[in-house]
Amino acid sequence: MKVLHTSDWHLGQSFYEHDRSEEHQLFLNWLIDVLVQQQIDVLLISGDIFHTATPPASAEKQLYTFIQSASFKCPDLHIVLIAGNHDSANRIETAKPLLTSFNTHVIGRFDKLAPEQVVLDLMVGKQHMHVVAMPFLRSADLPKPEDDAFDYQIGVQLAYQKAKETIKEVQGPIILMGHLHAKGGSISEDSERNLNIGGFDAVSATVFGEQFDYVALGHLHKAQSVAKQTAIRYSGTPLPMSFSERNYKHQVLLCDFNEQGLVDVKPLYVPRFKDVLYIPELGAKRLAELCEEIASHDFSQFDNAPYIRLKLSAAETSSRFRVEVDEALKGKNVKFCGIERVSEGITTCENVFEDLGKVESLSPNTLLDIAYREIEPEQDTAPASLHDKLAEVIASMEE
Ligand SMILES: [Mn+2]
Repeated sequence: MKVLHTSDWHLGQSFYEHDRSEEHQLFLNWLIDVLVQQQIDVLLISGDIFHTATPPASAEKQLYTFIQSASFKCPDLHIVLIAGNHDSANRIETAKPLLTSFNTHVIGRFDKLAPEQVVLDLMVGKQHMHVVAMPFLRSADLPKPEDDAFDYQIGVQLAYQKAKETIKEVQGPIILMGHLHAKGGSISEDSERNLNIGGFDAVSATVFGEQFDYVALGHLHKAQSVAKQTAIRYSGTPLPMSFSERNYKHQVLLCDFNEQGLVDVKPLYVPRFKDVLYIPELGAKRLAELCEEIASHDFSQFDNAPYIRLKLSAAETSSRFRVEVDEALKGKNVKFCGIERVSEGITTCENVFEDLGKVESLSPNTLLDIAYREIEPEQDTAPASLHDKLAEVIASMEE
């Protein structure tokens, strides 16, 4: 049984104000080819289908057209789609009654009083496959334990447990879906339990329990396995979401199952439909050299106008830089994404995260300074009060 795992399409998103619908369409066309060529049985989309809770009508049309043509070309394909934190749980479910006739299962919300609603028993040929299609969980959606020891992680664990308990007879592999932030590495339950990242709680991989063959996650934008487990994966987003991802290979995951469970997982790399370029690629330039480099660049090699972002030396004092840059860009086949002022020799968020080895070598205080410079480019270091707060947080975590 072949399963394709993807997530975080963010249909309707624009990139530095440039409409991305064309790129999204090229991705969806590519995906349909993959579904056909690889003879995929089940497509899992792990949330953040849309970029906002009220996506443009064109983005909704894009999704429904995709579902229609995917099921036309692959008549036996099942599609399972869960809501992420960017999606509206209600809105995404509006087409649910209609989509069931296309073998497409949409789950917008987890109802703690009806946990069986997120559990699907799919027939792949003569084989069963159980899918626990758990959407993004808001605190109010979570079941509460008998005692008072409640937090987000315990609620999420209970939700998966209750959903799995509704599978009366296990007749094939069990796949869990989720849209959440799962922490990797070895887990120290007590100190990490209440860690809050990106606005809601990060949870440990223990929330999934022990009974599963694969966990198809969405929310983190880079593909990765969780807690060093091959069977718990983020597929990541199919399109670059920032300039820091320009050299990163976006992917979908191809998972192979037999009756016993997972046999193999491998990435299929998504082509880059639109290039993402920094000018200059390394460091920064003064205005005159920067304009020269733009002028000498041959953008006609690209089928699609690339996104470009310029790096101007912070030492440049000319106030005419915007006018001159506009002049240099005139007639060029590019999507302009702004100018970054770069202090040479100083580490920025953009260049530090290029290399995770480099991040690990820096102290939390240095990272705070780097992050602060993103907000206050005039300041080299964050104020002492922030450093004191950080020390407090680290101390309490160590406790
Ligand atoms: Mn998300």
